[in-house]
Amino acid sequence: MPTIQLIKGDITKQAVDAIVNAANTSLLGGGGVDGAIHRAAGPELGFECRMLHGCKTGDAKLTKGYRLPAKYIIHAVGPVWRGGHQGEAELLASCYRRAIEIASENNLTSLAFPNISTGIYGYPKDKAAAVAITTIQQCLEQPTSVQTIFFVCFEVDNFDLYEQRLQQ
Ligand code: AR6
Repeated sequence: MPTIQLIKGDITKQAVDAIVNAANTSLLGGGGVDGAIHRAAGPELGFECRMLHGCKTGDAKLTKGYRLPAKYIIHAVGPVWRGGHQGEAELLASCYRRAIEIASENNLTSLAFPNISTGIYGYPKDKAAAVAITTIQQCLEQPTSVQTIFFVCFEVDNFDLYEQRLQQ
């Protein structure tokens, strides 16, 4: 049975098969966790990302992890929160599903997610936690190579929200 684990910390430090990035449609880097991942992985990551020609919102693309302890990075593009009636929940769920699909296609077993869209993109943290946990639980009911999911929360409020929901 695949397991879900909760971590309070920095996703760039996680030694897993792949960490997921909360990227933007350009895939050329930015602030938040995206900036931290690009800094930690080194400039080679930027070179590979430039070859990918961007990524649609709700989708994801794989690169190598370069100087990270993680072997790969799955760059997922979450939605900007615009009040909740612009398909945000479906787009956010799609990021988590696509990341699991890409991990399975590459036979990866351990995957770490940040709290996609809950920083600069403004998605309410409680709503995002509900989408993330429900979607991941649904994905893990299907056949997949992924055996361990880590939710890596950088902020204590996100950590507390996940802890409450995962205990239910
Ligand atoms: N490890 C884990 N989580 C982190 C880290 C870290 N090192 N640093 C920040 N977070 P954000 P978004 C958390 O803003 O809302 C970028 O400019 C952070 O506390 O990084 O999806 C991209 O290029 C928050 O909970 O991503 C896009 O333009 C979560 O990561 C845009 O931001 C996501 O916050 C994407 O916005």
